[in-house]
Amino acid sequence: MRDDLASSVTGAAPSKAALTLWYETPAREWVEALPVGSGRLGAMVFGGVGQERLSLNEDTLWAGGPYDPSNPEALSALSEVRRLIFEGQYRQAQELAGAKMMAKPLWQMPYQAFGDLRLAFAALEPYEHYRRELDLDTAVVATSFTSGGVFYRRAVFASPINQVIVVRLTSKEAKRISFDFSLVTPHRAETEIEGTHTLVVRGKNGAAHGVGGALRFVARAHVMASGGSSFGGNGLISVRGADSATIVLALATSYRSFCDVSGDPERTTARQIAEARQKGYEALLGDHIAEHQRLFRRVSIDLGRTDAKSRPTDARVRDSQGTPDPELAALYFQFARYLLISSSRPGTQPANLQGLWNESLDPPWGSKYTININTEMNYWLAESTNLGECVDPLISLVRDLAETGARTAKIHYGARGWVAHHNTDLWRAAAPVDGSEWGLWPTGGAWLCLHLWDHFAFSGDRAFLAAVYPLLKGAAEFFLDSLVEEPRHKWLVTCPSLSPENAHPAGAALCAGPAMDSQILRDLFAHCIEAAEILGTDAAFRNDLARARVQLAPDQIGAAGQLQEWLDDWDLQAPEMHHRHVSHLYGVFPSGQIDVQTTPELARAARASLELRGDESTGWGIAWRLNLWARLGEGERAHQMVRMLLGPERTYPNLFDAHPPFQIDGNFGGAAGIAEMLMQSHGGTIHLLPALPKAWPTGAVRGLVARGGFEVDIEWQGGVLDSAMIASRRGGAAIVRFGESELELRVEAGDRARVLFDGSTLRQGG
Ligand code: FUC
Repeated sequence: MRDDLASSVTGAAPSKAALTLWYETPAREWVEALPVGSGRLGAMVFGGVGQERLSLNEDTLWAGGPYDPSNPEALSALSEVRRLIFEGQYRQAQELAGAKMMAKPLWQMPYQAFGDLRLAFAALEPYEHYRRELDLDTAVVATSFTSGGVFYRRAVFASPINQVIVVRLTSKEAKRISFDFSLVTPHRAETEIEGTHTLVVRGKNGAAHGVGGALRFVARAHVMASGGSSFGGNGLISVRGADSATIVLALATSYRSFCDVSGDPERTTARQIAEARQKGYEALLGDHIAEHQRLFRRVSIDLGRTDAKSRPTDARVRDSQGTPDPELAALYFQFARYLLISSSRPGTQPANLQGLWNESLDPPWGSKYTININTEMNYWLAESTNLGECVDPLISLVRDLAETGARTAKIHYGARGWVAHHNTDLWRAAAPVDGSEWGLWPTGGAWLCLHLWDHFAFSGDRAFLAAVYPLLKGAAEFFLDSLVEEPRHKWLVTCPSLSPENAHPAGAALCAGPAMDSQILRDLFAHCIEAAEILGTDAAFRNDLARARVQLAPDQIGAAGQLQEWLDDWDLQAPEMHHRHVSHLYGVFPSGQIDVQTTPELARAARASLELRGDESTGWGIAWRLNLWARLGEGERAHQMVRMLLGPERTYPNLFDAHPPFQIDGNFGGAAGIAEMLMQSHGGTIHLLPALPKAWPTGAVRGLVARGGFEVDIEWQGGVLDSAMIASRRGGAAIVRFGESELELRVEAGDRARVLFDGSTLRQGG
């Protein structure tokens, strides 16, 4: 059923130019290079002519090994820290918590570069007619040029089917392919040449923060040349006078899970190379493209056209602040979908702070999973842009955290269930890290649970809900045991906690009951109750949750009309008024607790908070604001955020988001925000074009997904809805809305309904 829905949605192949990033010169820096990824294997392709570099990644190559950072001393300080907080001695509480309650070691393990595949070519300079490009529709990076009158082309892709990176070298004339290639790695490793066609690097990962390296890794590169000769020596394989050549590259580590490093990368890579050789280049490419397009082509988008796309992508980013270029926003949207497909597939690690792509051993913030916004933002686009299966690795991460976080819950809080704080890593460390003013925030795991619920809400898959219910329940149990009554109103609050990473005017970040925590817990408890009802289980537990839920601290409106970030009305005295985090607006987005229709007063207060915070921020900070403005129905403000995000300050030449430095959350959050401008489905309605800006007067989007399992196509003209097609995967009722007009629909499973707008009302079409 899904397949025929998808094919009707996609129709004809999309225009290649609209889906291509392209450049007239090789990349000089890593943020100019173009990414490919199989979900697990990544490469940044520089497109050099005489010297080509592929910067490589494998998503389990992190520092360290299995470790448990729980701190047995933590629990003994808990009640004293709480007492200090409730007495207003925040600084003392923060110090004591910093000394006693934090993880050991205090920092987690970084994600690390694998190394480079380097190719060296003689006699290709000078060259002309240079072009390198990333075709989002085929997921192939190609570099082409002419040298000595001969046309050369190189293609690179990372196959999700065969789990190898493939480099194909061709020219228009026979016998022109001559080069040396090598693998270099910054880790402890040895290189061996096997025969005349294969290069093998074997190594070990390193230690970090006192946790020893426990992983072995293998890289195996094999060249298949047609014509010419190959030979190996001195760590190089050389090819001379071939008509064409294909390098297949396999990378693997011994990682099997956060507590098991007994994998056999030697065998895995040998098998992958043998299978790839047997398949041959054309079939490798064909299978790769088919699998990529199965996901990628589910959604198409047209926000209007100009001839800006005739210019190289870096020039468009440079000019984006002054020149209208709606197709750049569309390209950015599809690039984010491409990045998620390439960095997060069933069985791989979730997309980390840099997705999959990292050239450093010591990347910014460890290139880990920062779960006080960044990891969640990575997945905001997944369900609505029809990439539900890409959430799978995040669900597995939550499953792991429910195990490691159960120890942390018990050891640090004496509580049942499981907890995770503001960061985690490959080893699923769950205890608070970095410093109490950032790390002592117990709601990271609870926030991740929203993604489990949403996966059910979008798919309607009850078997999935039954499978993840124990994870939701464990997350909620932790809070039933660890919430405390604050003395003034007797509200139930988290304590100690903080409003991610913002300090309040009492000289600390540590506090009780920040607004975000109560909002997250309102969602978690509601979802847990609803899941238990659907599954017909846990009646007593449901009652416990319902009782606790009404006692959670409510959202409050402060003296400036703003939504209060903390229990106290501190917002206007906080040292960083324009802080990048807008945690207390979680209730507006990604949650739907606060909404213009259903809670207009709180929505006005949220708006006031957003104005106070200001629009200027880091990449992801702008992307969050974009989603918030979209939810508040402000198309012009949302579009302003899109424009700011696409400018050279926040977007590198290769379209990677600039925090700065590179952080992928802005790419994903930006695409999610564009989707929210065109369609929203929280609160039980399918809202068409809720935040359409004047800059996109005419356009179409196909294949977006709404909660309830609907696929939605929308066409609009002159800023007004023209028609929509609502297809149902599972059958069900929906209320469709455009402007003030609403229409109730029932669509059978596998069927679709056309919705038309006649200028004032919505009606069902034939
Ligand atoms: C949070 C943010 C920073 C950065 C880091 C990875 O700590 O506050 O801006 O994005 O995560």
